[in-house]
Amino acid sequence: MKSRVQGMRTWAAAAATGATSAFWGVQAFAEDLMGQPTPKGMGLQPAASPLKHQVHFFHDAILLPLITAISVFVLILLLWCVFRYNKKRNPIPAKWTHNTMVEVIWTVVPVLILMAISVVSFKLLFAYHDMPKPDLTVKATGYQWYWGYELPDQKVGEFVSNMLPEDEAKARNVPYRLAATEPLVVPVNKVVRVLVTGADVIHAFGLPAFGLKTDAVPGRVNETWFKAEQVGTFYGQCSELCGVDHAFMPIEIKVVTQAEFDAWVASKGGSTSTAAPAPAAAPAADAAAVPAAATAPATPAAAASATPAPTSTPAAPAPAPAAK
Ligand SMILES: [Cu+2]
Repeated sequence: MKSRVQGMRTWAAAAATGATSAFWGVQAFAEDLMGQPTPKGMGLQPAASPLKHQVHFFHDAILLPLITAISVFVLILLLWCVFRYNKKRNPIPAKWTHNTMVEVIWTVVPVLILMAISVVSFKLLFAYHDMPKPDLTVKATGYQWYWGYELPDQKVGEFVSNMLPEDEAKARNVPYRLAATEPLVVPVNKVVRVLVTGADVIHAFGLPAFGLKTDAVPGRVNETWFKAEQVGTFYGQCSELCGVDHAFMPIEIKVVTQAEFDAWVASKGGSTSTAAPAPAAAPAADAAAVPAAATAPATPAAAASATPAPTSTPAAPAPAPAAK
């Protein structure tokens, strides 16, 4: 099933890429960057999760060919009318105004097309809804203007993920305005459930390579999921206009091996041995988590009120208008 979808996706993507690059006259054969935008890239970002593969199939194999065929068909009809029925070629126009058969056709055919699209569309919607059994739960909270991540099962208290300042991003050779000070770290090939909420206004948790886009609404917890298919760094952004620094609250997800993930959790004062919360181990884990949990609320507050976020972000927006 997957290979068939991927196979169809490949030819559809190749056809679409060829058509679009021929149309725009640009060279679009360079390999797209994984997990981030490609300069002069034309299509969707490469897929790194099952949902995104289905999104590609829907867009490349269903919607794009349909849109193209309909546009070409309408263009041909227009040209036919212009050339065949102009005043010179058709001096005595017909007097009839209605044709029942034509009207039935142009009503029924679009309905059938929309129904065909809806079948594939609903399948995709259900795939987003039918999350496999999750291996890991992450809570992502949108703040004005940064993200907070928490791994409740691993007892990793909320930590703040700000945008990496421009000089640091350049020094590290990572994309400015996409890279974060503290990425979210998840293991590869594991189903990650993301609980998304907002602390102040509506934000949205969006990451193209995983096909994610879920609103972060205050007072409500939305759920989405992904399964990263390869290790690497993947970038996304807040995708709901949330205020003046909306463009400066990137999402960075680092996909690592299970061993590296365990080490990261340990470095955060958490524990991955969720299967065996032995009575002896539990208090220790709780004790370890308490400082993290206690400092976590303080960190966002500090970031919001005092310095880290405001100092880094207002410095950043200043050049933004000039850049745009
Ligand atoms: Cu936002």
